[in-house]
Amino acid sequence: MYAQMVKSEAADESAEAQAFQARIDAGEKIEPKDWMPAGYRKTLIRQIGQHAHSEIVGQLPEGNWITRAPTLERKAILLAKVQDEAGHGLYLYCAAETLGVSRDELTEMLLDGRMKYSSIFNYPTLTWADMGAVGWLVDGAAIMNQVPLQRTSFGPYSRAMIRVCKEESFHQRQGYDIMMKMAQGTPEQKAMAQNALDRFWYPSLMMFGPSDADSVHSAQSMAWKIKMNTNDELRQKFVDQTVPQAEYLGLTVPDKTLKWNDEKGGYDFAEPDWAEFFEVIKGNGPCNTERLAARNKAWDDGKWVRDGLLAHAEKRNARKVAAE
Ligand code: BYC
Repeated sequence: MYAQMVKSEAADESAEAQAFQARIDAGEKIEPKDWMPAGYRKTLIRQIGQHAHSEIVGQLPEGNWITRAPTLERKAILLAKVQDEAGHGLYLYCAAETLGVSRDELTEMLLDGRMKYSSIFNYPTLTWADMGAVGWLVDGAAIMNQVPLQRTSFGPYSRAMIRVCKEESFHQRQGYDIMMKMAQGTPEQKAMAQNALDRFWYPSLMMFGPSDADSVHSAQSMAWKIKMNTNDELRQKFVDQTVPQAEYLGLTVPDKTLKWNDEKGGYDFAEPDWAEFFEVIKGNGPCNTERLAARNKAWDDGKWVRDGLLAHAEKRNARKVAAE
């Protein structure tokens, strides 16, 4: 069992819970000071917290390439993108804080492995073409997931998603632009682009979460409009959108079974290796140890700043009390 909450936790038949559900069904936004079922709060903290952690950990595979970007322009663009991810993490931590959990608590849960972050960031970025694949596929998958979340029922989360989505579409375009350059470049560059697509295709499909049959949270989260679509629905939309983009690049999606299905109006495609996915989210992916070590080091290195700010706040407070 890889999930942190069992379905029964959500079962709350009280009059308050029924009135709450009626508000959700009527499309009202829930705000931080409104009454909410404990399970709704817990699910949001889990999802928004994991989302925030993903943005922060997600800086690592790209940050790794800032010094090696091929031109000054590419360097400036990548730097701006990575900074955007830090901003996304901050909006999301703020949204989670309105639910009564502090950013420090969330960070500690990430660092000691109690909270997850997206599986995708446990794969290495080996070549410059990977920056293209990450922007195109990873940010592309993120947008597919996050556009519907602009309509999610919790006000602070939905408002954070509006700005995040605007920035993500810039990220996706910069990734596709790198892929275009590589795919139209020398045979070696085109091969590099194909290799990046080969390695990032299935991990990108995994970003949407396990298949609906194995998704423990989807039913309740969709009833609460914390999630607007199932994992499989979004994965299908992503494949349908991305395959023509790969064709335009002259690259081949690494799936021999991929075939347009007229009846369903979408592609039939091979599922990712779910055993690999569950290993990665258990902590056994190619880069889990490295990613968590980097975040732990950043937390330890920042201790003097946190201590200094705390001491300053305490001094100011003591002065204020003495003056009263
Ligand atoms: N990775 O019942 P399910 C970005 C876990 S950042 C790891 O379907 P749920 C970017 C799931 O947490 C993008 N774990 O869960 C940043 C649960 O375990 P727990 C991040 C995963 O929550 C920088 C268990 O599997 N986006 O794009 O209903 C640079 C069962 O799954 C994953 C978000 O976070 C995964 N991929 O649905 C570039 C979006 N999938 O928690 C780009 C917000 C599932 O019970 N989150 N698990 O222990 C969501 O929409 C949903 O949480 C998910 C999963 C669709 C991801």
